[in-house]
Amino acid sequence: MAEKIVIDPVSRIEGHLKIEAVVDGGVVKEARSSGMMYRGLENILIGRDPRDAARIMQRICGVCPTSHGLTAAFALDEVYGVNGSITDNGRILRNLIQGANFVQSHILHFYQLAALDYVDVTAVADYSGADPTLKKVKDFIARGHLGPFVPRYEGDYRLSKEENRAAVAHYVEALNMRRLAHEAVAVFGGKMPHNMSIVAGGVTAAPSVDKIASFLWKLEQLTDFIDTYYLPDVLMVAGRYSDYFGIGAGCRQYLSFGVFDLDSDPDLTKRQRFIPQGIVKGADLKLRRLDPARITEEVQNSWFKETGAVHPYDGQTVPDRDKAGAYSWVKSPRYDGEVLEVGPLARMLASYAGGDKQVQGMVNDVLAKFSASPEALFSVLGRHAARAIECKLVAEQLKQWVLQLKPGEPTFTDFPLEVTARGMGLHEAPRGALGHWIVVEGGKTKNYQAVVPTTWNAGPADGKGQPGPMEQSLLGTRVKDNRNPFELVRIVRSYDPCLSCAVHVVTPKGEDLSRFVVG
Ligand code: NFE
Ligand code: MG
Repeated sequence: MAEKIVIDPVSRIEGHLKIEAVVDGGVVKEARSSGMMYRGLENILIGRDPRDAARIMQRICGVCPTSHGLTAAFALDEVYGVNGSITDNGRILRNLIQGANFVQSHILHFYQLAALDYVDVTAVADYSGADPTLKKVKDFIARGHLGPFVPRYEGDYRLSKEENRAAVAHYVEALNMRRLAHEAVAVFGGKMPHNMSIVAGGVTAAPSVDKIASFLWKLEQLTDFIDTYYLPDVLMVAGRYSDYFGIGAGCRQYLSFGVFDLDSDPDLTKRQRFIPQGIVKGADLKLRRLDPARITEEVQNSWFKETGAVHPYDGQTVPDRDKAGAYSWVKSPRYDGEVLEVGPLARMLASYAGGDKQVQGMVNDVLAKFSASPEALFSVLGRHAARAIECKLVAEQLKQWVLQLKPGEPTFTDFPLEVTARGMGLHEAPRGALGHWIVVEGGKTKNYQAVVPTTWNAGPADGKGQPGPMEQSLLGTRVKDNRNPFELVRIVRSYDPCLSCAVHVVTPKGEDLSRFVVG
């Protein structure tokens, strides 16, 4: 008999996500992903100085503010006509700020958000050794405060006691590493979160030998952690849970806007980027060119006033909480009407398909270790492996880029403010493709739309009835126990969803959307 499983909220992610799955005969037959939190910022920008976008849009999220600040800056570069004249220092500083945030975010995702789906923290409860970290965690558990570690999914923990304990120690060390990565962002960003130095035209931070040395030293420690703990831990989990190479595939079509500029071509679709732009469809592993004009958002099943499928320049953000049939505050982005997954897996597939020998080597090594074909990448473990590979790749690259800074040379290109123009920022946040589109008239913002990674991944079904990527990943999944649906949360968390980012709208007048009685 069919039964509906409701997971609300999904914990250990950012923001408020509800998952509903209809399970029949032990298999998911229907799946719905709902963003349940209403917030955000697009409308706040209307009428303001466009430069405010690089500050205000960072407030969409405290996890990936660098991405929103930078993506706004890319859109503003075009608005102010400086998109072809970002200095080398400006370009490299932007890459360093963004790259250090990628490293922080990926470590956060694996250890703090996803690992406890696979690692049993209670293996520390009877620890009698001398490791001070494990003793602290043991005392914490003894107080009955499992808060950060719940929910736990009894019945499918597969690591040995020693492996579990080691992974818990690494979980704690990962907190230190994240602080270090935040500090690396702050070296050139000024502070973290919500850094101040990313602006239209470049970056305000001036590189100095001291700052270069400080950044490099932090990255040395981070790459050491990635090599010694992060990559081995991901491989260990993959070894014990290798069936998850066959679970959670989803739409098998991938989008990358590209990230880490290697030149300042004014056209973002022609700019050389360390991780390239493009679309990969399924296992043919061909990189197809992107035409941003084909991007649309629709709101058929979202609590917004109906617009049809519109390009972000024409997008609107008008809430309609009573809309019949709608089930999410997240919109449904589409490319040429098609559903695309975004994120580290999409990026590593773009690099692989684009002929990046280093990425091909790292991905092939992982596949060879598990005697797996590239199809296995389209999975829960494929997403975790891609994120870890990317973390290593980016952290190593940052150590090279920081040495290319030229102290004393300009970081910023000035521009006139009284413009009427449009601007598009195409970029990658840690969780995937991020686009900002701005329309400016007479030096003031007329419209602003952000299409965010988790909007692509966790969006609802569209007008053609095509479910979003995360919904497609859940469909067909075998659930062993409807009371304990760990398979479903493992799938959801492999996307690293952030609903704070995905739902980033607010009513301009701040009126009540609904009232709740708590009794
Ligand atoms: Ni709130 Fe964000 C990232 C952006 S994601 S974390 O990465 O943009 O949906
Ligand atoms: Mg939006």
